Amino acid sequence: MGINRKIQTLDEFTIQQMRDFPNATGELSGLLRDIGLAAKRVHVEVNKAGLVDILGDAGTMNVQGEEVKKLDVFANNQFMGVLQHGISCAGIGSEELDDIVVFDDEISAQSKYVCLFDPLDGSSNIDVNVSIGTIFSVFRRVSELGKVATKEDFLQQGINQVAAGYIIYGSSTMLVYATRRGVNGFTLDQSIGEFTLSHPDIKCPETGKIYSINHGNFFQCEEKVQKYVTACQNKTKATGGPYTQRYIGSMVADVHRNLIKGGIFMYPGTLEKPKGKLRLLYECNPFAFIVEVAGGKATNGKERILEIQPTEIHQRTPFFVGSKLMMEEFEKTN
Ligand code: P6P
Repeated sequence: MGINRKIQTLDEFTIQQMRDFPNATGELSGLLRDIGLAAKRVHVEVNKAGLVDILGDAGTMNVQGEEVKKLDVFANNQFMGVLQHGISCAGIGSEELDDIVVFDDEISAQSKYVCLFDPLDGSSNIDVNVSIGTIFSVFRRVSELGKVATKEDFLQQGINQVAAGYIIYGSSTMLVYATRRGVNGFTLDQSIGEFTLSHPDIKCPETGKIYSINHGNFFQCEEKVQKYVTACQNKTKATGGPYTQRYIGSMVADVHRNLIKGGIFMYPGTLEKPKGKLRLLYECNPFAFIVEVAGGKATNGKERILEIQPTEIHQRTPFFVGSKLMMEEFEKTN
């Protein structure tokens, strides 16, 4: 007899979560639904990138001074569009936008959330068909509802995030998001065009055997990092190893793998980039929130990522994230 397992879609799941909070307005469910819609549109384009002239650079440079690929632009417009025309978001910050964009229509001004995005992280991998992703972070506004959102709504400590998540466009397309209640993963079922619950209540294994770092930067890293990486390389069966080094240069793919299997991901500060490469607001904060809710840890090498007080939208930070015991072993390295 077949297994009569009710498949729960993302919309059904978020509505169920809302029902558990009688005074919930449904705005967060609506916002996640909007993000899911934009993710499906980006999925379609990412999956045909090799077939149509959407590869290659859009010929412009983003605020980071990096060449912008056409898919970056498309993804940014999709997420900004659904949120601007939705009823749950008062404004966004994005890797692709120099500054925040506040939505000044009457409905959006009443919305109680703002979002920050990396619309297509790892886009340098688009042309070689490596998994890429979207990362998002959701805050409740601190500014007065009814008026347009302000910069302070976006420059909050990561501990204030209401939700955070990512979409990974890989062998399958998955949407993973966390609220304080837990981390849940949804896989896009193309037969019905819906994200369906496939990874309920994700927990980050307390330890693991995977360490992720760009070894090309090894001699540019501080001694603590070099010592920890060397210790990882020297692990044996007797000391909890041997470890495997896995790093594909696409943060969403690397951190997703380590979240599921256990491991540590590191993008330290280097001589060339003392603040590291990754951005606090729309790369490190969301993943720090997700991994902490799942039982792991995330720091900048000295302090908890979620307690850093941001000062600017595109600021960078060294980033260490992963299994609790591996992070504690790194913290104890000196
Ligand atoms: P590197 C991709 O460009 C990205 O922002 C992250 O997705 C990834 O983890 C990192 O940069 C890779 O950087 O310097 O190792 O190539």
